[in-house]
Amino acid sequence: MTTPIIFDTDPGVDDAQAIAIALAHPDIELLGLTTTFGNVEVATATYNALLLSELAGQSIPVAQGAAAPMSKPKSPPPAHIHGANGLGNIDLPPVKGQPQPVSAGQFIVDTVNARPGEVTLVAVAPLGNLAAALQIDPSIVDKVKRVVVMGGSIREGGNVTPVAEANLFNDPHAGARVLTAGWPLTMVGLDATHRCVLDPAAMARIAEAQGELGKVLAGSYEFYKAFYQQALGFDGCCPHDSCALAWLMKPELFTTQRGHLNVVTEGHAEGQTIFAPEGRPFITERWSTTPLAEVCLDADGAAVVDWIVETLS
Ligand SMILES: [Ca+2]
Repeated sequence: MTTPIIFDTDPGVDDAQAIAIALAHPDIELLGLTTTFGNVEVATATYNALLLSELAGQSIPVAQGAAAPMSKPKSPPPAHIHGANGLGNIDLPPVKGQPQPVSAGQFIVDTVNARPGEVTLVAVAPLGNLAAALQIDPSIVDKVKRVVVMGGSIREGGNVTPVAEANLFNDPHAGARVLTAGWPLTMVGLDATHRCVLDPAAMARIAEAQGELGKVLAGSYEFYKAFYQQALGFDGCCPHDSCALAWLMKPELFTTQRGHLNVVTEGHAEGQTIFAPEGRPFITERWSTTPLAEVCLDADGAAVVDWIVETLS
């Protein structure tokens, strides 16, 4: 049985790896790519989304969305991590395709309403597009099959602040709406993604098997890896965004717990995700009033990376 998804993305080196998986996996039906600011400006994200699917020889609808956060000022894109072009500053060809004539939020609403109960939203970027879709049509809460978010961190600490993961930090107000909307939701955050390291041998196998797309994956990986080497001192990178798809297709590789999520929207801890496990009493109930969600607290990193390499080679 195939799994129809919309992939919400800000490509981005690790986004590109995940898009390759969504394009390649025989059991994933990629209904569309929706783009947002984040790792890059939104126009660059849209170009990269079109390019990656064209390099794979596929024509996938791309709908452009959020150019900035809902409320806070936008930070400049992290060009030192993903490159100014989002793909490690390697030379890229022009694209043939055009984005859809509707916004990302409208595309999500239309697609979910066309196939109620079937579509999974996989979001691996700041969450403005999903927040916009909720604003346009709140009834999609009951019509999506599931929402899988790569973002947040419970016990692992943050990656852009001591407590915040980048996607939630970049738009905490949108994140708060999406993580507490009450739809079936799984959060795949740094607690899981930091267990996974895509090493150079794994990338070599992927590059060899992926043709023209493989050249872009391998070239952008070299740039991204240099950042990991400098910042964290290991030879490889965390394939954050691919982990959301790994959870969707291979949930048995992850340890999850149900509970209530809250997102801090202001102040020093902005973008922090707070998790109150189901049934656990705290001094007041204030952290346990949001709808239940599922949160990944650990992953079998080696098995996840094996799955990524198998899917792409
Ligand atoms: Ca991303």
